[in-house]
Amino acid sequence: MSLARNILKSFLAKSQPEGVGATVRRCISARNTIDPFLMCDLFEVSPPAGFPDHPHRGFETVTYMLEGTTAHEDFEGNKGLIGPGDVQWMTAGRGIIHSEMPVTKSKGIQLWVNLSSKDKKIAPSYQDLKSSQIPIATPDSGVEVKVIAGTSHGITSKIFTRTPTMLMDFKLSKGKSVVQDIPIDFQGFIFVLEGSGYFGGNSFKGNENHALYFENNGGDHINVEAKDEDVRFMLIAGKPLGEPIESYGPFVMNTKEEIAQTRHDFMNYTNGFEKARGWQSTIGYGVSNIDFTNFETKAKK
Ligand code: FJE
Ligand code: FE
Repeated sequence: MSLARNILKSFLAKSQPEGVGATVRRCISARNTIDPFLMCDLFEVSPPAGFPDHPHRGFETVTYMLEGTTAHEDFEGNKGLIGPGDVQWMTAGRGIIHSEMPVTKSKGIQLWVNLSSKDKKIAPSYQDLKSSQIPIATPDSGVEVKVIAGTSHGITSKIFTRTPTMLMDFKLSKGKSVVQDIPIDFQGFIFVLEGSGYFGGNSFKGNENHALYFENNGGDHINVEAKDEDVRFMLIAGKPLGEPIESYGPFVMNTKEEIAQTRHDFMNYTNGFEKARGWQSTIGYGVSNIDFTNFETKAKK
C-alpha cells in the first residue's frame, strides 16, 4: 500500500511590490517556509522595471520563464537572455552580483533553493536550459508535465540538484487526473498558475494563485484531478537540509558569524566578491540599485 500526500494548508499569494517597480506573488517567505526553499515568487515585470544589481550568497536561484524574455548579467561577465519556457539554474555559492532585467513584459517563477553548509562556499555556476531542452512527460492524453528538475513518469531532467529538488510544470485538461511520485522525505508545495483542481489524498480544492503545502505524512505520491476545468500548476519539492538558517537580505548562511563575515566580504571585495570592485551591469544601468536590506527570507525573532 502506498500513502498519498494530503494538502495541509493553502493561501492566496497576494501581489506585492518587489525589486524596482516589479510585483511578485510570494508563496515561500519568512512567514511561510518549507526547508530547503528560502523564497518562491511568481514575478511580473515590464521594462524599465526589474531587479538591478544585487548580490547573492549561500543558495541557488532558479528562474523559469512563463512569458516574455529577461536579460541577465553578472559581475564575472556572464550575460544572456532567458526566453519563454527557458530555465536558468544559478548556483550563487560563495557569491554572485547580478542584474535581472526584463527585455519584454515578463512573467515567471523564481525559486531560491538553500545549499547545505558544505556547498555554501562553492564557486558560482550556471545550468541553463532552453525551452526545447526541457523534457516533457505525457502520462495520458491531456496531461503534460514539463520536467525542469527531477523525474516524472520515467522522464528525467538533466539539471543537477546539489540540494535534492523536484520542479515541474503540469498542465491537465478538464476531466483528467495525474499521480506524481514524491520521495517520502521530501517537503513541498503546489502553486496553481491557471484554473483550479483537486489536490492530494484529501481532494483539497486549489484555486488560481494559491499555494498548497503538502503534509509530511511519509506519503510517496500526490494525486491531482482537474474536475471542474483545465488546470496548470507548478509542483516544487525538496529534501530538507535541517540546518540552522541565518540571513541578511540575499545572503543566507548557517550562523551569525558567517553573516557578519559575508557582509564584510561584500563591503571589502573579498572571498568571492573580488570582481564587485567598480562593477556595474550594463543592463541594470540607469535604474537605482536594488535595496535588499529589508528583504527577509527568515522570520525576525
Ligand atoms: C529582490 C533581493 C533580491 N524576487 N523574482 C532583494 F534578490 C531580489 C530579487 C528578486 C527577484 C528577481 C527575479 Cl528575476 C524574480 C524575484 C526577488 O532579485 F527583489 C530584493 N528586494
Ligand atoms: Fe538575483
